[in-house]
Amino acid sequence: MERTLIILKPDAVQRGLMGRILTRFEAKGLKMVAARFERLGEDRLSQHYKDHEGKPFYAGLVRFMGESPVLVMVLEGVEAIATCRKMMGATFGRDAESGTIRGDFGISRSYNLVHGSDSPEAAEREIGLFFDANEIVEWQPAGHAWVYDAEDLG
Ligand code: IDP
Ligand code: MG
Repeated sequence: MERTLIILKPDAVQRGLMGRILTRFEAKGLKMVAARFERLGEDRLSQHYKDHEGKPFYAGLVRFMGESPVLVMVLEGVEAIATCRKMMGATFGRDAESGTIRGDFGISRSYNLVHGSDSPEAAEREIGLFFDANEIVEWQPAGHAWVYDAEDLG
């Protein structure tokens, strides 16, 4: 099982798309193990996006991400990191394939609705940045036995 940090960004919140995006992750079989609705401050955002510091879009990105509350969550599943990235689609909405979240709901470059960790190292760092270990909730969804078979679970 892997965990990934997902953020429904300010544009998703302001456009009333949280439910529709979350429905896709739920329907896929990803399990939510932590969530918080909050407005992110500059400190946390600069840590979260530290790899992008110095890039031309950095200042605008940090401003945008702090402009409105966001839904930050941890999703769990087999290969959750790559699975969520696939569901999100390419970075820019207008390049992203139809059928992906960004491809179906967005046309902008920076306003691309959703963040997802891009590697196991990033996931570990990002989850630790937003959640304490005691905020991660261990639970068994009732339908779990019909989401994965024994082979999926190794
Ligand atoms: P990702 O979100 O697909 O991992 P990254 O390259 O990590 O994409 O960029 C982080 C975020 O910065 C993007 O999701 C997007 O909101 C914004 N961004 C990236 N490149 C650009 C750009 O060239 N112009 C405007 N915004 C950008
Ligand atoms: Mg990224």
